[in-house]
Amino acid sequence: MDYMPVEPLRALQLHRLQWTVKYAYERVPLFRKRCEERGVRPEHIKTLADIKLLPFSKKTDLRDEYPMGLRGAPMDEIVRFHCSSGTTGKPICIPNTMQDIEVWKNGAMRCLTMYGIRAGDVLQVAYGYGLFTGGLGLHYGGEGLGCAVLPISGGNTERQIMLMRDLGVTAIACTPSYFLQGVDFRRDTKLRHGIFGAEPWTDEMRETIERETGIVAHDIYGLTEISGPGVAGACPHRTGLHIWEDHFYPEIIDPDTLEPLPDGEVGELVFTTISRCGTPMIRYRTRDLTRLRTEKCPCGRTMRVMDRISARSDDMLIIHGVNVFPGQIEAGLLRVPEVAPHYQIVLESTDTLDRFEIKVEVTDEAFSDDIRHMENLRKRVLDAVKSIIGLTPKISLVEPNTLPRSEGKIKRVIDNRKK
Ligand code: DLL
Repeated sequence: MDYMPVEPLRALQLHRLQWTVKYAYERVPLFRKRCEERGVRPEHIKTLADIKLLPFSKKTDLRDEYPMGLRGAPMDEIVRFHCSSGTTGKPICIPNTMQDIEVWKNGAMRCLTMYGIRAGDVLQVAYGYGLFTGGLGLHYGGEGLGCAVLPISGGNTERQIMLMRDLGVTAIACTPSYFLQGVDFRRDTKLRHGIFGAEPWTDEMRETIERETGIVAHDIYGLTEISGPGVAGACPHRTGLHIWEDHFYPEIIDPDTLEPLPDGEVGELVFTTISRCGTPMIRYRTRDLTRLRTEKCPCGRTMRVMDRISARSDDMLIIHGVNVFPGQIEAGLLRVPEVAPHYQIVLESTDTLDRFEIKVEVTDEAFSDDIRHMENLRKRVLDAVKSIIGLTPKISLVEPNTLPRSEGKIKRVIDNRKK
């Protein structure tokens, strides 16, 4: 499917969109009610552009309709639930049918194939197993390709490394922050591939990982609401991430006006699932910020490419009146070679201007008792960050291995400001 010519691909998408809209209209009361309010009926969807007639859906819908108000398929077709906790309140719950699991597995397999992973590879799945989709998503994808899968889940880093060596692991799937726990995963191992996602990470982070460990760092994207890891992935040309748009139809919208944006413009990523039944999601607002590219990818895949997700709209910080994304800070920090890829952004209210501090670890080689050396390094780090965000944070250089590590998605921002 990856190389399907564009014309039949668009015809397939339209066919599947029409099917999905009818399916959801007949089965999901909230969707039907919103369509009725707008005077839209399934037969009004005559072209792909007509998708703009349909109502959006959001995470709060899943929360308000908890546990299963957006379910499409009858209960005897549901084979698995996945949930995502979010930061506040009730989790969201996504019922999946067997077909949904197949669609998801297909996306994960296509990503792994694109990364050059094959039968014969040994895949260590260090994403969490359970309600989170990371573990089972890569597990099914790896097994589907005939890889030998090691379902180790997160945690117990010593055991991870022992088994990696002893079983000849060639590929690991985990969050980039877990991979960077500070332990040398690569030493005496056959590891060649990292399959990284589930949290925003920058090109600078990818370069740091590849330089420090000698593996190839692949980007995999996905979200519980739409299926799991394997909605999109980066090909070796690194033009961005190919979206498996025969199953997940993408749009970019202006998050303020909600109007669709043309290809090439940055906005909020919106997905419509066009072959899922358990929870058909229509025009789901992901909060992820990116753009769809117009150039053809040299790999020959026709599936549209989006820029890597380096920010979510809800991650945006307003500091001293300026909009700042954590990824911008990461990009600045990692331009300084003596800086290790471990940092924390701390914000506190004070009587005057809010305190804005960046704590960052220095590499073993660069850490020193020589105050002049450290002060000089601190100034270079500050200049690198300041040149991107235009603000002057307090930079605190800290000793290697002192900032908190994570086994899953890392929390880099500590915002203690009074709201
Ligand atoms: O994180 C699914 C996943 C598991 C993806 C393993 C990749 C690997 P959720 O917990 O529902 O699902 O979180 C989805 O994580 O909307 C993005 O904000 C972020 N995210 C996922 N992959 C990437 C990525 C899983 N490659 C949310 N780059 C999404 C940047 C990512 N952000």
